[in-house]
Amino acid sequence: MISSSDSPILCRLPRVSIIGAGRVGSTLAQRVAEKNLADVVLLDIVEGMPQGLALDLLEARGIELHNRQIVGTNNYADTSGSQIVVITAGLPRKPGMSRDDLLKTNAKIVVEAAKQAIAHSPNAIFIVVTNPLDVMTYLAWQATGLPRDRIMGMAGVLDSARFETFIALELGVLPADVKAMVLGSHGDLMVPLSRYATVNGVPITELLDTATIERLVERTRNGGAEIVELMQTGGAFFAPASATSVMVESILLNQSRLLPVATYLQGEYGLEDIVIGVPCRLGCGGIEGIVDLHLTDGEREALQTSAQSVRNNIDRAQEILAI
Ligand code: TXD
Repeated sequence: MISSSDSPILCRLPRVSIIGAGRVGSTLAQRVAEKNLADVVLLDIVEGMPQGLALDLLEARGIELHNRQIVGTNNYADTSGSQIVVITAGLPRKPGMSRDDLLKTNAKIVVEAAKQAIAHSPNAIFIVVTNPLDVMTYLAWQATGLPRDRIMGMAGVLDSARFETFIALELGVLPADVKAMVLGSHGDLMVPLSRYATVNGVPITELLDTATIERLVERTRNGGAEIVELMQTGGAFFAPASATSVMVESILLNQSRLLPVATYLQGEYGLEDIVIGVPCRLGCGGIEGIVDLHLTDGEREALQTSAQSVRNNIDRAQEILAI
């Protein structure tokens, strides 16, 4: 028999709340719990579904050897006091759809989710995952009124991982040895920085010819659609969940990793009042610094084109929300 103390010590473990318990959300819950990073609250609009997923994940704890709490709920009160809130709620793409086609439906869902979540976790750091990513992050930033260091979007880590994967496959090297950065919006206008990509420090421009690099860049730009076309029933979720968990980890463990993150720019890269992916240092305070890289004229122009398309969609979303 284990006796309990009269004055229990209050152990407050970090809590990560995930709004939207679909494929990305539930896989992220699994990654966060199995990496032992935090207790997890999974919230969805569908009744019973997050509760069932949470129970399923709890039943794996003994096998996976972790002891994190996982709660499924339809009630924002259960997300109270979260250190991190991740928003994955919304619809995914169907074959033939662009990320921007999701604008109308997801704008309303994300704004509502962000408002509800901030009301219960005023000190949380927010990570938006829902597409179209840069626009949804901007809307969530507006809806919460958070300072820009505490709200960001996940896309660049995923796009970079895709680019790294294609480089590793082409060269037949270990994926972990390949490092690359993809900036810009999460869409066809993303900006993969080929000249910064290396295999253990060796620039890929020394290892691959220009035409091959261009082919890998194109495949990266089309990385999400390639999976949607193959699956026909929704989009990628394993790599997106891994990419988000890396951001959660860098924040909770104060790792200060330099990652491409969608953030609100105030003059960096010559861009104002826009959310777009650039290299950020992620630590316990959220975005602890933005690196303003020196870009070539071509890269800067590509980033500006990317930002312009986000701007157009922010304007469209704001018209929709005003209706
Ligand atoms: O790089 C990236 N940022 C992305 C983004 C990579 C992959 C997926 N990306 C986007 O994330 C995708 O285009 C979607 O917009 C979201 C979620 O994708 P997922 O594949 O997880 O979609 P699902 O499986 O359909 O899950 C969405 C869940 C589903 O369970 C709904 O019931 C729920 O969202 N949902 C809501 N939850 C709470 N509140 C509201 N209002 C709500 N509406 C839907």
